[in-house]
Amino acid sequence: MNTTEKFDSNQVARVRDSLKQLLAHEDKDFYLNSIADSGINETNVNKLHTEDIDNLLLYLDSIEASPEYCAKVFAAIESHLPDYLVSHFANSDKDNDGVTLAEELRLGTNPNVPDNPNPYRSYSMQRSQQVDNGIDL
Ligand SMILES: [Ca+2]
Repeated sequence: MNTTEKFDSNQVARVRDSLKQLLAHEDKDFYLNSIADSGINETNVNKLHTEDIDNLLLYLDSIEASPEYCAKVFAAIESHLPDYLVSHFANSDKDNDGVTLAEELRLGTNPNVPDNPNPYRSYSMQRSQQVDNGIDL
């Protein structure tokens, strides 16, 4: 019965708003088509599961996608995803450094490279230096 994960709906709304500002509507098809090799395309983007998001994250890692590229891919598919999937990718931590994908994109750090030893040590400094990276999830 429990097929969805618990999530913070305020966070999901914030992530959606931020993603919508990242990408012009006319660019969405380009970014959606760019991940066709991951198995996600316009015919199935409305029916994705957490495994598909995990596979997409692995795919983005395999092509060494930049944080900006990852954010734009999610901006392209955001409107097709139910809330729990937005929460799933926003809270994912592929590099296991304790910093979620949403936080990494906000900080401008690479979500595929662990920020060791203490990712929070210079949080405020990093943040002030990254004010113009255009990503504010
Ligand atoms: Ca991380």
